[in-house]
Amino acid sequence: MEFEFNVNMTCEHCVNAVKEALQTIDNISEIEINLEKKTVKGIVTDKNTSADQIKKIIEDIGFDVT
Ligand SMILES: [Cu+2]
Repeated sequence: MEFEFNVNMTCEHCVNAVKEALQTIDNISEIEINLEKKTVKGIVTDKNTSADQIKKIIEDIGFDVT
């Protein structure tokens, strides 16, 4: 499953925080974070992981995810 969200990141610290949070997810790859466009993309091959779960992981560290 491919996911793409808009996340209100403002600096490299935000990018790293989001990246670290995403890396805790099993079977995630191709994480691509663009600070200028405020986009977060990736691929999760684990069928039990939903886009909503990924969204929540990012929200839980304090970001708005749309
Ligand atoms: Cu920041």
